[in-house]
Amino acid sequence: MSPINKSDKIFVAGHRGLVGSAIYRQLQQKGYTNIVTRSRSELDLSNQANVDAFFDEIRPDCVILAAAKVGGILANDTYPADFISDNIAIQTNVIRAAHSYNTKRLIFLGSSCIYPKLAEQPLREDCLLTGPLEPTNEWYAVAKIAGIKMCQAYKKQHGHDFFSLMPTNLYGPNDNFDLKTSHVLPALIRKFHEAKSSHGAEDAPVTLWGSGTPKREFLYVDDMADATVFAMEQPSDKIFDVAPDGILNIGVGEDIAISELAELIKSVLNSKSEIVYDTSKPDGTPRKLMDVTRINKLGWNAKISLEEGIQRSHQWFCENYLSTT
Ligand code: GFB
Repeated sequence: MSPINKSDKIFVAGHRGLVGSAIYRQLQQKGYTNIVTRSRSELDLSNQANVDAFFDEIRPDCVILAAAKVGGILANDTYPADFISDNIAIQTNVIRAAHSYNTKRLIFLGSSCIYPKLAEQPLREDCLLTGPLEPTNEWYAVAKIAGIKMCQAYKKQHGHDFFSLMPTNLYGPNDNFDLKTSHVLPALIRKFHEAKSSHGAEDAPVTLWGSGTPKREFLYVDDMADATVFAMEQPSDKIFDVAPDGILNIGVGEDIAISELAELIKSVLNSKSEIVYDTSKPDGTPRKLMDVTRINKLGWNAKISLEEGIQRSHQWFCENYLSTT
């Protein structure tokens, strides 16, 4: 039986972001009636006093911590101070308040970049802290590792039902399409879209960063939201039997080279652009494929194919992003 009732108060922290908004939609679809959200202007999660006052007033039964400062390889490499300090502040405030105000379950969302750069593939949850991190995103990774460790510590010291989900690279509606700060998949959708000629001339070339050889795994964000609500509904003993350290990887179990991803996006968008590489930009970690044995064992699998996800994301980009810029 699910430990969370349909009328329980569920606080989705970060409900306007890529993952938080998908989780919010999924909770609504599944009939949860008491979803609590706050925009950044209503509640600054990096301010401890504000977070405490909010928890004192609302006293959520369950918290899904999807609020974070996120970005692609260049944003991580350019703003290390923001990535480490904003994320540590947000997650520390929320996890401590969840402890102080007796939240019965907290789910912390991390990232696949927490694992060592050269760890054995696919990445198992127990390779955490077994080697050095990828330098372009170590600041963000260290913050996320601190969040995982805080959940483990509150579980160990206080018996709290706090655990962490590690999504692989996510994409979908509400993604960031800003070419300087985005991840690769939304960046390539935008680049191929904008390179298309509208008047019969040749499509312009599209420039990719790095060598195109790194491999990444991509999960459509609605699948991530489905996995999050699925995990939220599992009894605690089932979660901790499968994941004694309270970490569950969420992914599709397959990866693809960046050069192949570019070819796929090019074909979905029916583009004729030539692809060129700017090798002055970083490649980042060579490979980041998640081992998804644990979450599969609990009974969850990803459903949306990469091709379908790219189509949906491109449609969202055309209908929402282009109309607002
Ligand atoms: O998605 P991405 O920015 O992040 O880049 P990471 C993935 C790969 O795509 C890298 C290449 O090898 C990039 O060099 N790439 C090619 C591009 N063209 C582009 C482009 O136009 N834009 C971008 N952004 N990349 C991030 C971490 O790592 O992934 C975060 O920095 C987090 O901490 C996140 O873990 C999920 O997969 O390398």
